[in-house]
Amino acid sequence: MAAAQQRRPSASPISALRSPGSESVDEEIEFDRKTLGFMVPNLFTQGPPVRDPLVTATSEAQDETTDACVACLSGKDEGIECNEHGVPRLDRERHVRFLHQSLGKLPGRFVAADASRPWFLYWCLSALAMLGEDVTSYRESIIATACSMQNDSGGFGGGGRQLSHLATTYAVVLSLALVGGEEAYEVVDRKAMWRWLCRLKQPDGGFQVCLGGEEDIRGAYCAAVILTLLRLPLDLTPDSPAYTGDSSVDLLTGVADYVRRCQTYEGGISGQPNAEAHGAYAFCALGCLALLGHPSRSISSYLDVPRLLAWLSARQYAPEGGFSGRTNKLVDGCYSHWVGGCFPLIEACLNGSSSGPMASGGPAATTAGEHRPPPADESLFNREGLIRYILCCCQDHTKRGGLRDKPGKMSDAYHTCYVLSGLSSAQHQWELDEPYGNNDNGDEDVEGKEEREGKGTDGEAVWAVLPFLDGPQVFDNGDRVRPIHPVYAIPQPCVRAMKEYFDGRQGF
Ligand code: FPP
Ligand code: K
Ligand code: ZN
Repeated sequence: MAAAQQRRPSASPISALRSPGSESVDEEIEFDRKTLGFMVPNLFTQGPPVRDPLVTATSEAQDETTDACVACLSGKDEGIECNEHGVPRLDRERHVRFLHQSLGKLPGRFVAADASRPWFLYWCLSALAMLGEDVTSYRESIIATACSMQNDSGGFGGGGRQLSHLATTYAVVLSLALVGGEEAYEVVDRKAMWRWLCRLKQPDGGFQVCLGGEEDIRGAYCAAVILTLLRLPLDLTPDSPAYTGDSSVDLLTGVADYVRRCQTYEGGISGQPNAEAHGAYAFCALGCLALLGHPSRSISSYLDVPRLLAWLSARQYAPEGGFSGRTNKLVDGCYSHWVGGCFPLIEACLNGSSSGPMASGGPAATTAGEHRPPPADESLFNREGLIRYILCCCQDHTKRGGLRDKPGKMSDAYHTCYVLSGLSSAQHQWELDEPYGNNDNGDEDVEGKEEREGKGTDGEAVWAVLPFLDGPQVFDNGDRVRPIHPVYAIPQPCVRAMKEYFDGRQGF
């Protein structure tokens, strides 16, 4: 790093460190309690107790972010009303208006040639659903838009006459599931979709994101979501690059092993083998594995869970409370989903692992087995911190509404969706029942064998959700958002309805 290296000046409030529990701090809290009627725990108002004295562009950006967040977290912002925990309400009405307006700004049938248009639809619809809004009024326009984006050769592009891409296809399929109904489901040409997926499938197990495009873990996650939601067959067509003529090799062969190769020396997950670990890819990895088998086995068989968990935990910062996407980077509200959304999946893995491969020694468990973490009956991340970051730092309280990356940034549909999704993860607790027909006794040697509960399904894993009620609740009850499925990131009834619709299909 070429940035000027000098002794750190104690200029910013955060670098002017006070030791927790010192007299001046106690006095200040007493003052807050009397004048404001609440106190915010030191954890969210003071700088970290240990600091590296080296000043770099990175450390300066970190200090600026910490200061901006502490200003919001202290609950002393003028004009913003806080509850007895120093936390503002979720500005539901403004966020809902922001989302409806964002969708309304699009021309009548949303057919403009913007390559991220399908994403935009998904972010707005999903965020509205989490805020408790009925999105079925968008059904007609979503159907028309989706039709204009579908290619005869399978999949959906970002707009009319654009190349099909797994990310835009994922977003369109989820949008159709969100608005629901037979007419929406029937938009998808499933046979063409299956053929297209076969052409994207690579011999090493992964998927290209578009024909001739890059192969990465987004592709694996999006393909697994599309295959399972649409109940597509797994057989490979002869023109698939992965076709061998051996009928036991199919669309999901080698996917879990591809995911395993993306775990890095840091413990996190990179987009492709041998690249930098990033939170967005950790979610893709866990989501993908959770669809290949029961998470208590599929995740712990292919990933070193203790090292992943250590990396995920290091993404949560104090005093900010939010998550960063990678080592030495800043907190950002969207990682409330990409990183925060990993915890329900890890918890499902750990809670079901007493007789699973972690105990019996899966490929990644040789060292992991000796340091097996306890069952996750306590939170694996600081829920209060994340909720404080979201409600104090990520809301645009102006007329504009919407949620954002961090203080000083503009709200947008992407951050509104993923910040709310993280809020939902922090406010709920997920439990996973054993899949239907499971008779795994845990003694089986799973090395080299993929965890598959049945052809192309997630084993009908039954996710049950409850409001999370342990520990201090710093938000008002009315500010609990609706849960979304921990893997598909849309409400659970939307997942069920789409799968059920395609279940009864003979062929296409
Ligand atoms: C870095 O951005 C971001 C990445 C390397 C990955 C981004 C990928 C996703 C958000 C989603 C992928 C998932 C699917 C399902 C398509 P940055 O350098 O601007 O941010 P940073 O400083 O926080 O790392
Ligand atoms: K970012
Ligand atoms: Zn972001």
